[in-house]
Amino acid sequence: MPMLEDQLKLLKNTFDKYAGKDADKGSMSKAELADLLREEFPGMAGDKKQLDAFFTGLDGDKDGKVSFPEFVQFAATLLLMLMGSI
Ligand SMILES: [Ca+2]
Repeated sequence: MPMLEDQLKLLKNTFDKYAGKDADKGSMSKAELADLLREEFPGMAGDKKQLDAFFTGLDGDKDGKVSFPEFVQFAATLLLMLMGSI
């Protein structure tokens, strides 16, 4: 499988892994996002206030959950931050 396709599928699988923890499998709740941060980014796991701010930033349409498109935007932003572009 081409590497980029592989990476994109990994991104979707990661989203599905955490979004699938409650009844609403198509989006991520704040609790699911907290799980993702704790498990995938142990160094970034902050307090509740930081989580609230982070969740609000991700939830672009303000419907109280993080969809896959919103998550992809987060991943792209994170990548740019890691590359030092923003
Ligand atoms: Ca949303």
